[in-house]
Amino acid sequence: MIAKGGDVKRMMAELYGRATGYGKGKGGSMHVADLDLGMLGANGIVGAGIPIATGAALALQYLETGNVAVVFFGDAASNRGTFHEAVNLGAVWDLPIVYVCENNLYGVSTCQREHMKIRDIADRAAAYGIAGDVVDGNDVEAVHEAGLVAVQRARSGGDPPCSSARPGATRATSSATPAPTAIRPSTRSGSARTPSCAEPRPSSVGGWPASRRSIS
Ligand SMILES: Cc1ncc(C[n+]2csc(CCOP(=O)(O)OP(=O)(O)O)c2C)c(N)n1
Ligand SMILES: [Mg+2]
Repeated sequence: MIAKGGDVKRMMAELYGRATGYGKGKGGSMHVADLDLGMLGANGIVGAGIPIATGAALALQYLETGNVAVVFFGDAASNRGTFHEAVNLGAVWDLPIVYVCENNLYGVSTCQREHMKIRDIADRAAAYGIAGDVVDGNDVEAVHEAGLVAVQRARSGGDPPCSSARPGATRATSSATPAPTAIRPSTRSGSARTPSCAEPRPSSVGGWPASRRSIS
């Protein structure tokens, strides 16, 4: 939102419940939005923004604006039906949208390896016949380049909805929850030798492939 030119003073005012905030202090951190900037806002319901953005992309396509919708969500959100239904529609309707998963390897305090059997969320794109790219989320230039490619692809209308995902960030969702970090061995099973969240999930069913297609 800051990158789009959002007013940080209005954002802070919203966080503190002030009338000068983006939502007159009634929305709080979860619902900072600025329609003039094209920001539809965040959502307190995990995965709920994905179909909303898909609807926005349908409007953009209908109005022939040439604009592209971009929606950000977490790894755990990609387990929700809202993700699968929305991405499927985005794909079959060739909508101008980029689905971006910010994979921090956690859903609150649950390791990704415990809530799904694949490693790269972008692998889910194949189920809907769209491109799925992985980029290093800690490499700002790589993210920028991948974003440009994905937006261009979405705008061209050819193979539009691109699911871009990346394991990399190491913070769990909630600082209030006793979550292990990705660099510390998980203690959830009570064993100090339990692999950390950052380690690939061993699987006999083809999950966690050793390598996959990269944007670069
Ligand atoms: C439908 C729904 N279920 C549960 C929650 C509680 N909740 C808040 S954040 C979160 C985990 C989200 O994980 P992820 O999608 O990976 O996003 P992250 O916070 O890691 O960026 C959950 C389960 C919620 N807000 N909405
Ligand atoms: Mg997450």
